[in-house]
Amino acid sequence: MSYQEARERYAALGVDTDEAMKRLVEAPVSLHCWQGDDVRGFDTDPTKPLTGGIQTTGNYPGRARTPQELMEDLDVVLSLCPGKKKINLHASYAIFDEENPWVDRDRLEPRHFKKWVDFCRARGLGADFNPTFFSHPKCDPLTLSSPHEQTRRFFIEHGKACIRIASYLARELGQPCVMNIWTGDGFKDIPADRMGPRVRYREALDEILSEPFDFEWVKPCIESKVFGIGVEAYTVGSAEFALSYAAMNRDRCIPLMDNGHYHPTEMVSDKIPALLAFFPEIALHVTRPIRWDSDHVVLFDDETREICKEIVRCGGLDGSVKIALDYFDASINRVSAWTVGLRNTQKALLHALVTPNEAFSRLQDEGRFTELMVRQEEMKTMPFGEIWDEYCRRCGVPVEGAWFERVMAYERDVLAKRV
Ligand code: RNT
Ligand code: ZN
Repeated sequence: MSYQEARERYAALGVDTDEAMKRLVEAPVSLHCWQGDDVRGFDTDPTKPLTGGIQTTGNYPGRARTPQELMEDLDVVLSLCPGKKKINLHASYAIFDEENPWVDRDRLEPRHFKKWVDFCRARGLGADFNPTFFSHPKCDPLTLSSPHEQTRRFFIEHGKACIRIASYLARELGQPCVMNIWTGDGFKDIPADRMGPRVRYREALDEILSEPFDFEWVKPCIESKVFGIGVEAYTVGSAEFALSYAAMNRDRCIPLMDNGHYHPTEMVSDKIPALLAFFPEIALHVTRPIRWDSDHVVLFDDETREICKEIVRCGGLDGSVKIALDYFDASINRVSAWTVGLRNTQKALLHALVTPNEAFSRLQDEGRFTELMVRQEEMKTMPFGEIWDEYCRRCGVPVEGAWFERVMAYERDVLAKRV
C-alpha cells in the first residue's frame, strides 16, 4: 500500500493525515541528555554510584564520557528522529574548562552552559533544565527537606542558580525553558515524622521560587514520586504534596507527572485530563515502568499511545502539555535507546492525531457505546505504518526499518572505540 492509498482510508473516516503531520511537526518533545551517559553528568566523580533513589543497570560499551561525546551522540539521535525537539539538560551537565573551572552546584552560572546554548542554537533547538538534587556528596541523604540548615541552604542556592540558568537558556534560545524540580528525598523505613520534611521542602521551594523570573519564559515544575530505591517507605515529594504545591502556586509553578512514579495500576493517561481541568499547563516525563520506576525505553505500547491520545484530545500540542522523555537504559546501545523512545513518542502522537477523536466523542455523548467500541477497535488495523513512514520522509529522517544500520555503523566506528 502507498501513502496515497492509506491517506484515502483515513480520509474516509474524516481524518486529514497531511494536516495531522503539519500539527505534529510544530510540537516539541524534550530529549533528555541523560540517556547518553547513564545519568552521570560531568560535575562529580563518574565512578561514584548514582544516589537519590534512581538507578541505571547495565554496562553496554560506548557511554559518553565527555560533553563532546554526548553531543556527538545526540547529533546521531537528532538525525534519526522526526519532529521538533528540545534538549533537556540537568545541572550536573555543566561544562567546565580552563576558562570556567569547576564550581559546586550552588555556584553554577549561565556561562557553564554556554556550550550547550551554542549546541542548541546551531541546531535550532530549545532547551529545558533541571536542578540536580541527587548524586552529590552534600545529600545528607536529604536535600531540600533536610533537617540540617547547611544542607538545605546549599540546595536552595542551587535551585536559585538554576532559575537564573533557565532564564538564560530561554532568553538565548528564544523559547520557554521548563525547569523541573525533583528530589529523591525520602526514607527507607517507617519515618517518625512525615510532616517536618514536607514543611521544610515546601519552604525551600518557596525560597527557590522567590528568585525573580518571568513565568512566560521559565516554567518551574514540581515532580512527584511514590517511592524509589532506598526510599521505599516514604517520599517527601509525594503526589499529593507536589500537586498541592503546584495548585497553591499557580502563578509560578506547574505540576509534572512522570508515568513511572505512581502505583502500577494507576494510569497517567487518565490523570492528564484531570489536571488540565484545573491547570492551564502541565508537564510530563514519558517513560516505561516495569513493576516499578525502572525507566525502561519508551515503546509504542498501550499506555504510551493512551498518554499521547490524551495529550492530543485535550489540546496539549498547543503547548499546554510540556512533553519530555525520561528513561535511561545502560544495558543496550544508548543511541538506539534514545532513538527508539523518541521515535515511539512521535509515533504515538501521530497515531493520536490520525484518530477521529471528535467523531468518537460524539458517539460517547450520544450514548452509542456499542459502535464506539467497534470503531475504536477498527482503528487498530488501519494502515498507520504508511502514515508514519511518510511523516519520516517529510521530516527527512529514515523510515521504519532503515535507521538501525546507521546506529550499528556508529557503534562500530565511534562507540566501540570508547574504552
Ligand atoms: C527520577 C525522576 C527524575 C529523574 C531525572 C534524571 O525518578 O524521574 O525526573 O529521572 O531528573
Ligand atoms: Zn522523571
